[in-house]
Amino acid sequence: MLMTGAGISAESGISTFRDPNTNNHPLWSRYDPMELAHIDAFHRDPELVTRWYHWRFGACKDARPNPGHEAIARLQQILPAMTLSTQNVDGLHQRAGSTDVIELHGCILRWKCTQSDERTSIEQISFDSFPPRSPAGGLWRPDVVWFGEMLPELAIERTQAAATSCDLFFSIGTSSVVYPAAGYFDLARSQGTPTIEINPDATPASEYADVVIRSPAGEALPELIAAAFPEETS
Ligand code: BJW
Repeated sequence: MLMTGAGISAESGISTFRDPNTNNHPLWSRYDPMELAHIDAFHRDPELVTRWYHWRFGACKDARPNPGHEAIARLQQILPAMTLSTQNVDGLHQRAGSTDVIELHGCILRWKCTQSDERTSIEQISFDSFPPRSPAGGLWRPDVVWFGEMLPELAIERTQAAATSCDLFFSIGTSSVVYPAAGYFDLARSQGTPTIEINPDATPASEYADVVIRSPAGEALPELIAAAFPEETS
């Protein structure tokens, strides 16, 4: 199985959460993404948080999948039973052609009403004011999982099942510090499953991974897949 994080989209120009100097938009450079991605921040300042997510949606919309996303989509065609679980909310795996993507932390393209829980595409929302108001008398917020919120039950169940039963676990472009996502690497290891980390920088998972590839995912993944499946990728 594959577990991806913000690093897989870094080469598409989308800021990661914990790399310094990546949130370099003049409006947002003074905010810590980790503080904005919290349910308390939304309750405290819904205008600020919805403006930030609206801006991030724009960045995701303008971005294009990179060779890392594309290599994963190709791998899914070669190995259809492989599970892809992502912490990303940007939809780039799907735009690269991946199917059945487990979105552990939701999706920024979909927003939900705080009053009725109704979900809608962001394209249907009028952002005349922030926070945007919903017809049910609530607020529209992104349908993502913030700190202090539960992850979708089905996404947890499916990821947990895959981590328990997979033959090989890839950790790609994640700092491996946010739980429960970070725990699936340990779960796979506890079953004796080999693990591979792809990340230019060290993480808490690095010292336990069987193989560490210190390269950007957009370089490492196409090479790895071409080497493993020369006939399917030539
Ligand atoms: C490259 C690269 C390139 C760069 N190629 N790589 C157990 C222990 C301790 C704490 C907890 C625990 N269980 C739960 C917690 C609390 C908390 C938590 O984990 N806290 C820790 C930070 C301490 N977890 C939660 O609150 C979760 N909910 C929960 O557990 O509910 C249960 C519960 C709730 C309430 C009461 C009781 C029980 C929810 C977590 C939600 C996380 N949400 C966010 C925002 C999503 C929306 C959005 O996108 O805005 O998810 S936060 C943010 O972090 C986002 C990411 O998905 C997530 C992970 O970040 P990621 O993807 O790893 O990115 P970075 O930036 O950290 O790392 C990028 C990496 O890429 C780096 O390593 C680079 O080197 C690398 N890289 N370029 C490859 N080219």
